[in-house]
This record gives sequence, structure tokens and C-alpha cells, in this order.
Amino acid sequence: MALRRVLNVSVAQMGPVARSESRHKVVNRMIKLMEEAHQQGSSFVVFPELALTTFFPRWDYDDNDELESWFEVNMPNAYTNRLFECAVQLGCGFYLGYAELEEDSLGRKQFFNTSILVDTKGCIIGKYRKIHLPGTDEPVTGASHQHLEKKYFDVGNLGFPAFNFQGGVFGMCICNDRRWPEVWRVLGLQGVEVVALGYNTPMENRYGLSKLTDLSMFHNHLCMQAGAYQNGTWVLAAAKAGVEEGIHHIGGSCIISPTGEIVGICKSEDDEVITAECDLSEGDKIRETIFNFENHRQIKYYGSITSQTGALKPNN
Ligand code: CDT
Repeated sequence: MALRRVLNVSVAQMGPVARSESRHKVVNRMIKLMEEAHQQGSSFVVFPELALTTFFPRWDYDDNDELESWFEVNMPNAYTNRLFECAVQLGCGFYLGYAELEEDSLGRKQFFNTSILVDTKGCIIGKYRKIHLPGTDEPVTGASHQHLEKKYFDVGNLGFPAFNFQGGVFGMCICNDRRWPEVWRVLGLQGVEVVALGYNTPMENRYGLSKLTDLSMFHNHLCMQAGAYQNGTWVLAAAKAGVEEGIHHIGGSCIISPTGEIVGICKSEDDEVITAECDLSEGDKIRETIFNFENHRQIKYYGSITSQTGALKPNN
């Protein structure tokens, strides 16, 4: 009989982080959340995208030093060390989103919106750098707020790797990535059983598509529930929620099962932990039947997915 592989996993939603809030204070909040996850019997906790700071791409910076101050050059570092120690003490691994500055031997700098998987020995066993960067590379005149991820971050250069972790296969993505089916399928093709992700999603998006709160939340869950079901994977999604520096971000952090059902959801827009028992084999049935990739995928008809970016209308 197949071994039951069951993990207790948590999502740690975070309330707003002020522009003036020190990393020291933010890490204190995160440690409290990790302790709560541990009390709930968890061995893995997911923190949001850019968890250590406010969502800094909402501003345009004249001063390069100020911009670079939001980035981490080393991980772990003097601020985050305590998180890594906590993982060891509590036997609780984690997913952490942060801004990463990488400098090569010639002093050339690259900037990434990054997430890592940390195990219960306090070791980084996986890294992902956000690929679908939303927003603009120049400030938008007259906008209520900026979203300058395209200006401040390089497109991730690690692909969508999956990792053997805690007895299962784990993948990662970050915020806007979750809206793209390609991400889920590339992870699905590596047999992921858990996808961890963090997000910062303004309630009112600047394209005017989601003026209604309901629609922002609906789209948030829609894409993740579809990704879960179509690839037979658990999804653990952590928001940075609430009104941060005047911008309202949705919460709705959740745990989604491989059937696409939401089995746990945060009720607040503040620091909050939810936990679920997650049978890593629960997606097997889906992956062996309706989404048996080997049996049903027809790759000779999927070429445009990788050869073409924009839509080309038929010319008849
Ligand atoms: N952080 C992030 O990726 N947020 C986007 C919204 C961007 S609106 C310009 C998201 O997909 O939620």
C-alpha cells in the first residue's frame, strides 16, 4: 500500500508594512506568525511577496541609494538570521519573498523579486526569481499610485524550478505569475504537489478591470484554483493585505486542494495564520485520470505558446 504523505502546512498572511517600519520589527512579526504556525502543528509556512518591507515599487525614486536600501544583498543576513534560527528551533520550514540584489565580480548589479524555500535545518534549498513582472518601467502620469516593478526588477533568470522538499515536490511563483497558466503547467510538468506563492495585490487595479473588490478577489482565487485543479497540486498563497501607505491590498490568503477547492482562507486583512492538513498524494488521482499529461497532452499543437508572445488574429 502506498505511504500516506501528510504535512501540516500554514499560510502566514501579513497586514500592512509601513514605509518607516524597520526590518527588525517586520521579522518580529514574522517570528510570531511562525510560532503560531508551529502551535498549529505546522512544518512549513508561506510568507508574502516582498515580505520584509513595504511594497516599495509603488514609488518613483530619485535617489538610487534609497532604492537599493529595499534590497537584500545576502540571505540570510543580520535581520533575517532569526527567521532561519526559528525554522531550526521549531522544525518549521518556510517560503520567503524578498527583493534581491546580486552583484557579480565585475560589480554589475541585478535586481530580482525573489522567493526562497528554507528547510528545517535553516538551509536554502530552492530559489525562484519572479518572471511575470507587472506594471510599467516608467511612472504613469496622473496615476493614483505607481507600480514600477518593470523599472526596478530584472526578469527572473531561473525558470520555474521544482524541488524535492519535505517529502514532496514543491514549486514556487510570485504574485502576478499566478495569473499565467503557462507557469502552472511548467510546474505541473515537473510533478509539483505543492505550489507556494506570495502576493501584493491592490484592490483597485490601474487598468480599471477590477474596480469591484469582488472581482479582484474573484480573479485572485480563480487563477489559483484553476492552477491547482489543472495540475493536481496544493496551492499555498500568502497575501500582504490591508491599507499600506494609503493603498488597499486584498487579503484572501488561502490553502487550495488539488481538486481546486479552498480548504482554508484568512478572514482578516492583518497578520493571520491558517493551517491545513495536506495529503501530498491527494493530486495523484487527478494526475492519473483527467489530467494525465502523458496520455492526453497534444504537444504538436502547442507550438505557439513558446514561439509567439502576442495574439495574432486570423487573416481570412
Ligand atoms: N505584485 C504584483 O505582482 N501585483 C499584481 C498587480 C499588479 S497591478 C499593476 C498582481 O498580479 O496581483
